[in-house]
Amino acid sequence: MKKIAAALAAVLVSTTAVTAASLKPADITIALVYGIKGDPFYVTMEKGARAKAKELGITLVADGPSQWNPQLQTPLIDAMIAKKVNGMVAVPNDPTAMIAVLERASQAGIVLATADTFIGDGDYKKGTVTFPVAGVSSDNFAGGETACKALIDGMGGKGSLYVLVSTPNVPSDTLRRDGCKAAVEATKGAVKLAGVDYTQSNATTATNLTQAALQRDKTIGAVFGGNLFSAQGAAAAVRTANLQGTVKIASFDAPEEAIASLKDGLIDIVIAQQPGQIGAVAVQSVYDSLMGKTDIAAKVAVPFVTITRDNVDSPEAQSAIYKAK
Ligand code: T6T
Repeated sequence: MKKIAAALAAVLVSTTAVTAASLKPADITIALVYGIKGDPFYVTMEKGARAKAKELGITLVADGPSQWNPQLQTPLIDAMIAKKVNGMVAVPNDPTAMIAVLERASQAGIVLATADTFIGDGDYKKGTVTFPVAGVSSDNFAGGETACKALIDGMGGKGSLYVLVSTPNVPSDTLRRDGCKAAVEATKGAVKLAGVDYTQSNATTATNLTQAALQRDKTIGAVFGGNLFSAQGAAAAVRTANLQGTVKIASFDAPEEAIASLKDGLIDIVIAQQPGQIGAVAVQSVYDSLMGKTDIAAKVAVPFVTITRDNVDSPEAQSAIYKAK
């Protein structure tokens, strides 16, 4: 039995090697299944992925759900499996609920990488899920910590800080929240956490939650908007309450609107991720694996750019602003 299994394994290995070696760029299609349609973060990610696909001479197809919702995202991945794409870059809308469909993709022979956020514990070498070849994202913990340190400085090191992120379980969100909490804890009680709420990437929800928080706690001196829609909604609430400049705001994400609000003094710090680069690196990882490379980095952190009123006009900051279309 063991001999038969070994012989079968040898055949399988050699078949894979032949497939990898015989694939030409023009035969390769990689799917990008991003987080939410129309979100400038993913618009920019798709641009980076498309530019990389063009450079490699492969085809890229892209789609994503209209809301951040694993139930809406699952059939889109199934549709890519049915299209028989060779590889896939996915932004899983949930670290657990998206495992089954991504495993279906992997079992169908599709080479997979995750971008922005991840499935399982994100350790694709030795963790709970190991079938993706790579996970490419920002250092979300460091970004949350940097944003909240700046807010704490802006508050003169005292008062309370309110936190909004999109979900309570998606790693990109929880890591930002935890990075921010670490900055608050480092003040040893001088700054208090005024609460953490979840917006499900909905700006109206973020506005309503921020309005309620500002009404119940008059000591709030700053709001950490932990993703694009959370920050957008928080900024609208602070403006309506006439607290511009009094309540500091950090925006994790850099759409045009956040940059305009930074210049106006409504927002004080912007953490710009580099979604174009995240998409490009993820496509390259999938391509390399399809071409038979085995030394692919299983985890890649793409640096973020910190934008304030002091450096907003610098070329680095300007090129980090997300594209709306
Ligand atoms: O902040 C990004 C992304 O990193 C996060 O995972 C979900 O929200 C955004 O797309 C911004 O809306």
